[in-house]
Amino acid sequence: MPFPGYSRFVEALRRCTRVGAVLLATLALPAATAHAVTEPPQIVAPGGKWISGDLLQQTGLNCSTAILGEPYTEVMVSGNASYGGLPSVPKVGDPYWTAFLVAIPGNPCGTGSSSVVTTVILPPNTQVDTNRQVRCFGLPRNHTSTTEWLDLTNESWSFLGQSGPYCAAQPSISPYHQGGLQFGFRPLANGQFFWIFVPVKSSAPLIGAAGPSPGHGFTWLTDATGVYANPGRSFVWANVVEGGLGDTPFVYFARDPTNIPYWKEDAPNDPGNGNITTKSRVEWFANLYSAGKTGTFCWQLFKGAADASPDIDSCPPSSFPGWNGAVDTSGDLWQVFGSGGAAGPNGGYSPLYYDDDPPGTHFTLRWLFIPTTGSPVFEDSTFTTLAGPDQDGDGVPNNGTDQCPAVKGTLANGCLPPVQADPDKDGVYGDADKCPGTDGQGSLNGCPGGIIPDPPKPEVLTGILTGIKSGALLKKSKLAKGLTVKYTCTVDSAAKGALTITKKTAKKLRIKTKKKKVTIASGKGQCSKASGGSVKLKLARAYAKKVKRAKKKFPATLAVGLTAPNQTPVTMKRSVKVG
Ligand SMILES: [Ca+2]
Ligand SMILES: [Ca+2]
Ligand SMILES: [Ca+2]
Ligand SMILES: [Ca+2]
Repeated sequence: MPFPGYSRFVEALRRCTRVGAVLLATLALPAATAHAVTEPPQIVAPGGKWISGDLLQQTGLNCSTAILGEPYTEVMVSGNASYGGLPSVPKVGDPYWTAFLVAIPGNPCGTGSSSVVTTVILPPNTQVDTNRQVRCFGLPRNHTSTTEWLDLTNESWSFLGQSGPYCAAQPSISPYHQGGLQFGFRPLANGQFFWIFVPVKSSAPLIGAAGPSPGHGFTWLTDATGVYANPGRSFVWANVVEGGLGDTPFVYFARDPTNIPYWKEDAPNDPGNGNITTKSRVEWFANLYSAGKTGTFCWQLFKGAADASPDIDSCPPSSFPGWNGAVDTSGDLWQVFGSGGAAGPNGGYSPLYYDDDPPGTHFTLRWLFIPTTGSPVFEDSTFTTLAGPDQDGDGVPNNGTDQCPAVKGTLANGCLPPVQADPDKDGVYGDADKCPGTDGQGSLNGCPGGIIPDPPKPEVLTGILTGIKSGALLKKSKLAKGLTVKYTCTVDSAAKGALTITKKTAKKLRIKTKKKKVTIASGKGQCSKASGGSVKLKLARAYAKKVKRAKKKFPATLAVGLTAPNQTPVTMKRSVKVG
């Protein structure tokens, strides 16, 4: 059973203007580190609210150890998609934003930076708003909580003889992802942050999780060097309501799962409750479109499935310590965040601990909006508490499931992927490296400049007769002893030479035949690619006398055929005269 938390677990519902700090905490900084400067979301859209999706993580080889010590895998690139920037839920036709925050928590191999290509796949009926500028911001690698974000909108990077804009003014069609709009690429080093904001508009409503799978939302993708596999993907469900007609409130979520179990290792036992552990927690996220109505936003928790009697009820006439669910007309977008002792590691609302007896218990969480006038609306979500301690914070419990209980893993078994080899150390792995023996210097395909060299062309058998020109006279006397015919070739091959005459010519020579052609001389030889070859054409015994007796020159065809394994045979021909 859950127990209500301490009374210091206070405050939950507020209209958030600090999502930037939440995102930072999500990505790399300790959760307690509040960023003391203005965050880019508030620079781009002061007073705007943002809804963020799930976290992408791409793993790669820690580079310092790849050279100096025992190599290990680490999270190299992380990213988080979001949308919003308005004080309210976006309406059809409203100018709003989708944003993508990228961080490099790892030490990339190769150039020391990851080249990160950023691509967005927009939801249906949604376009880039060309009336507004794409904006980009960055934090340098050794930033602190007081380091101001740099406006990179019009800045260029220059690295290893290459350069380009940080912020693509216009998208290009992604060569990597169908339906993707690519917004440039740039090298990012360990500790750097990069945040891109793309102006968008929707010409029809978006219905988030209720849309066709995977739902209406923004997909942001990273293709990077320094990681084992591409792409990284972060998705946020998006809701855009019909302007003027959107008068029905609804509760919605931005990501799946919207409730995240975690283990708060530093939480004390509860002396007021048999000294049981209070470490098992779950943080919740939810959003409300209030449609401008006043009312109460609240939650009910059920062990197992929802039924008529919540196990814990924050809704009137009940209440819950610290929960303030009053919704007024000051806005139509209400987001649930935690603060103080009720804040989860990702900024979610975490008002309870779960007594770990039994662990792995299933709950249903109902978010309910009770408007002052009209019918209540609700949306259910579920979660299962951790089945054991999770000190490494990867969400995989130490009940035998986490195979790497001291490593914050990215795989279902709680481990990081095994170390992968990168012989040329350019941070491009496996089949993705089209030049596996050459440092690609930051290119995604592992080849310098991204140019894949032409593979050596397979050799095709061809040959040329040398020394005997078309129409040449071949002496009968030489043919009697053996006439040398020379040639060259492109592949080592076997040669067969033949001198043929037509039936008509044969008749003149008084050679009787029913065939169309008669071979009067032949020979065998070889051809070497390096030095060519020759055959000796010698008159066939059966026709030698008749050829010798011929008083006039007569026409003939000289042919040398070449054959070699796995090659199409070729024949070199000359029209000649014999006399
Ligand atoms: Ca774990
Ligand atoms: Ca683990
Ligand atoms: Ca490589
Ligand atoms: Ca390479």
